[in-house]
Amino acid sequence: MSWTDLAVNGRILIVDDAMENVQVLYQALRDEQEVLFALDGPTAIEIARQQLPDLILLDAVMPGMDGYAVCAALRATPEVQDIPIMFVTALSQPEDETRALEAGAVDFISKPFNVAVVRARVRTQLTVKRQADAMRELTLTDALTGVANRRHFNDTLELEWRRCARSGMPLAAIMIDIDHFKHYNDAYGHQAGDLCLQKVAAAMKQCASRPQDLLARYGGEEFILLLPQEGVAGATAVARRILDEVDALALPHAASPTSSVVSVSMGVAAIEPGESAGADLLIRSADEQLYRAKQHGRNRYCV
Ligand code: GH3
Ligand code: MG
Ligand code: MG
Ligand code: MG
Repeated sequence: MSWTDLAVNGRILIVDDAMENVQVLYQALRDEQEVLFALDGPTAIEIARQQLPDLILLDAVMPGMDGYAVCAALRATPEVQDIPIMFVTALSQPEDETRALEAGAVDFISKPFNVAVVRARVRTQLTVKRQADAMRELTLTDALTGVANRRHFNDTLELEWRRCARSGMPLAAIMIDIDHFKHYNDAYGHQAGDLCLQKVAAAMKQCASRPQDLLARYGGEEFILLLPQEGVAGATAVARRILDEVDALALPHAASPTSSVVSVSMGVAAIEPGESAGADLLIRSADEQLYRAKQHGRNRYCV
């Protein structure tokens, strides 16, 4: 048995204006894949955005919006632009295939097709997609704590800044720094320090559970929490929860001049994104408040 015989399970969206064509592909794939379908381009784009399939099998000739137009529209839509598209079509000329590949398709299958070949090509694309997803995840994640890394944070900050500017909603951030962490390392060792970072990160992550909230490791023992569409009051409530959750971990810190358990200091800031300032103002404000929290005795937040 070779690797191509292994089932690679994924979610497939079949797009074809003829129901009988959808059925043939459905029969070919249903035992290995979760299969969705759409009978026209606009519906296909809507389903793709909502269901985020791993692969789209796309007919070329359809009334209204044809496959090439669907392909172009998907490629221009951020949340779905990385979903691989495979044309499955009665068209068979080299220029049809070239046009599809140039539009961003990863493969092109002419009808009539061989079912085993379609299945194999689908598996190949799903494997490639899975590898690409894993690679992407690695580039966005902090290896020690599993939360977002600074690169991911910066990208998201710019995105949310623009989104909040468009919608007139505020954007909040909490800068978080573990208190006397150098003493912690000195007292308990670097490995225990690593473990502490993991536990504190996990506890903080629980405090901001909306899908748009993003906790990132900003540097060493410093974290930042981005709270889109949240004002000062909401962000302050989250900071209070973080203070409680970290305290509830009850990680002994006998070397700390502040508290007998591991604690954090936080700076809370919220802003309404606009023309006059950039996203760095939000970070600078949160950083200033963090500095104040440290000055005022640690194990607290300042707003
Ligand atoms: P403060 O309360 O003022 O924040 O004091 P602090 O000791 O926490 O601050 P300082 O910036 O002096 O020290 C941060 C320490 O965090 C020093 C560094 O060794 C430690 N640290 C940074 N990254 C890691 C890491 O990945 N693992 C471990 N174990 N320690 C780390
Ligand atoms: Mg058709
Ligand atoms: Mg610190
Ligand atoms: Mg620090």
